Amino acid sequence: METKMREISEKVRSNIRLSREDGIYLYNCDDLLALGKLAKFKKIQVSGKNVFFNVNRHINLTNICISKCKFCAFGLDENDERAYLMSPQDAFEWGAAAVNYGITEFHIVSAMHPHMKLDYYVEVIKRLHEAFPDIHIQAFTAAEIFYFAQKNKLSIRRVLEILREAGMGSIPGGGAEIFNNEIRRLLCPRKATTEEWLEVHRIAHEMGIKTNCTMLYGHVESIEDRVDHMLKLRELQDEFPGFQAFIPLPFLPENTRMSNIKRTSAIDDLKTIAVSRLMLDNIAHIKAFWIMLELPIAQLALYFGADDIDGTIVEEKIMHAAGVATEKGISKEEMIRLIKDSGYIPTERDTVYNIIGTY
Ligand code: V47
Repeated sequence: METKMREISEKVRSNIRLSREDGIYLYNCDDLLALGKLAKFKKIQVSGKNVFFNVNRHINLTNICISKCKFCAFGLDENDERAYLMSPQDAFEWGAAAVNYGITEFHIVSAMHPHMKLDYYVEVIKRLHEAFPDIHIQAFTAAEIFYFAQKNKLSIRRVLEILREAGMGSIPGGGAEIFNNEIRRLLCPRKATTEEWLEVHRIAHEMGIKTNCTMLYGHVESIEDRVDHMLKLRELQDEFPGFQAFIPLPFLPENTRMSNIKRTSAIDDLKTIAVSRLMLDNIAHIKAFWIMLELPIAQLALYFGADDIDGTIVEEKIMHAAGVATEKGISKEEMIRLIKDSGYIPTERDTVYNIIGTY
């Protein structure tokens, strides 16, 4: 083992925080197995032999979006023949249809719709919450919440208060992309900036609302950008804790305006999981989002620091628009088998990581 790797390993084993330089070194080192072993050590320290999953339904209210992010294959103009917008009744029926599968979460993500007012989103949440008060509603990315605030001339805090009153329980991690405003200007100029995204999560955490965080990688960003992204999350979490899980999202190029870029390699995906586990020492869970990583890599990620494999999702749309080859959902039994086969304890959780059962 190289001296630097040994040094970093010592730091991790003595609970000493890793530096930016350490993060960059780990990304560039080619001792993949040493990196994995270290990240797995940290994972076991934080969550033992448990690997978490939940049973949820994704509800994507609309694909009509003014944001036009270059990496997105999902958003469309309103006059596109493939465009759709669910009415609150449609959304209710879509959610209700999954209740018999034993779901514990509705995961609702929409888009930056040109016309819909906050009342519409409130109505969607209210109806689901009133009918199914025990099912947690995780809804709207910080980018959407920032947009709702602008469009409705309300403060971020007020938007969060209104959504929480309606039944929103927590916020998913999307819209973070990469925290480099120059790249954001190129890829998603109409979306919340780095500071605006972080501000939404800061306010949510202050209000006691749990959130997740993501990073979109494998497009035009550098290794330094990735490590800096993690450091910004770590800094916010130190000051205003509230992030539950970090989910690295590899860029899927198909059907996007950046389809010339090649999909990340398995090595890059595993390194990103491992480096995030080691750098984000104050975020408990690292999620291998199997829908994007595909099941074999998600399974391997459990040896590289991941302790969560997301949900048995009944139909996912955003990643499938970008050409992902995985099934749109897998059964709970399959999820359990996959985790067991990796030598871990399948642990069903609710959205805020209360344990529902182990198998
Ligand atoms: O913000 C869009 C990403 C995100 C592509 O919080 C793409 O538990 C790759 O954030 N290739 C939305 N990624 C999804 C998301 C998420 C997913 C699962 C769990 C959680 C959670 C959050 O998807 C967007 C964007 O970063 N995205 N297009 C693409 N072509």
